[in-house]
Amino acid sequence: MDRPVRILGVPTDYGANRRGVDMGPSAIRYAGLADAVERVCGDCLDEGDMSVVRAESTDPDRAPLDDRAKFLAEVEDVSGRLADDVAAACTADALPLVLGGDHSVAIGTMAGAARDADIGVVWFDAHGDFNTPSTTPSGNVHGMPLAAALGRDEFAEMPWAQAAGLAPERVAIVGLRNLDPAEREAIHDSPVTAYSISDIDDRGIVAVVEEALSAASEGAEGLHVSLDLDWLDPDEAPGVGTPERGGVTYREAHAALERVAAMETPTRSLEVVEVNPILDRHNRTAELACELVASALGETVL
Ligand SMILES: [Mn+2]
Repeated sequence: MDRPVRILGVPTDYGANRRGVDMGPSAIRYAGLADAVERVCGDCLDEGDMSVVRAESTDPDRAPLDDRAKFLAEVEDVSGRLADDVAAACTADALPLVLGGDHSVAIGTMAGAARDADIGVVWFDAHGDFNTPSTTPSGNVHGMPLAAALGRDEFAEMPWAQAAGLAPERVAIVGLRNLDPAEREAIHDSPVTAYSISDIDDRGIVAVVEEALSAASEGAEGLHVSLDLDWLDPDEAPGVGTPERGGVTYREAHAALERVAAMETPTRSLEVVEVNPILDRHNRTAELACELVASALGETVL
């Protein structure tokens, strides 16, 4: 990694259905993030956590859209400020490393990363995160960030939620294993590239990730790389809000992120999300997040 890294913590759980993920940035730092980053990149600046109002002090029922997209006004506020911070890091030729928080933080990361460049997106996740207020079964915005960035359905009227110029052809989702029915249909009907965990079973992690990276990089100046820790099997990553059996293994995850680091198209922004220390075992999931960040930044065994 030849650019400085700027760590931006976003202690939010507005997009999630369970509390605890707002403590993710603390848990990841405690697990040794700065050391992990400095092993690969000499220049690492931790900008601290942005201020986020506690969910308990807000009223979930105040806007008409809220049952279809809970805490949307709070998500908009967090996303706008995060987008500014991410864009500022990119302008300074640094790599913003965003610590969630739930996956709704990706709305702000992508909006910021796309402000002055054409980006592609690689999404490592058990879930599609492709719901909209029209299709969501839960109303939780952490199931919607990709749809938001692409301006689907209601998000077409919300410029703040969109990643400017992001074409669905440059979005690749890797390792899906649980989709809501309408979300699955939307992914089928969209030009996004999507690989399920079965594709990884059939073809191996390296072949799938290389294909995903090449789809996302086509015509892109940089990549946004989003890692939801629920992508991994819960045996490896128990501390996540929505664990799903049968995820990728420890080695598969490292192999995938090593491929990201080896890409010619640079990583423009990186985020690790959904670490929930309340549900974790001895901070194992946060430690894993640190290791995987190091791989994504170019750490190799030999
Ligand atoms: Mn996710």
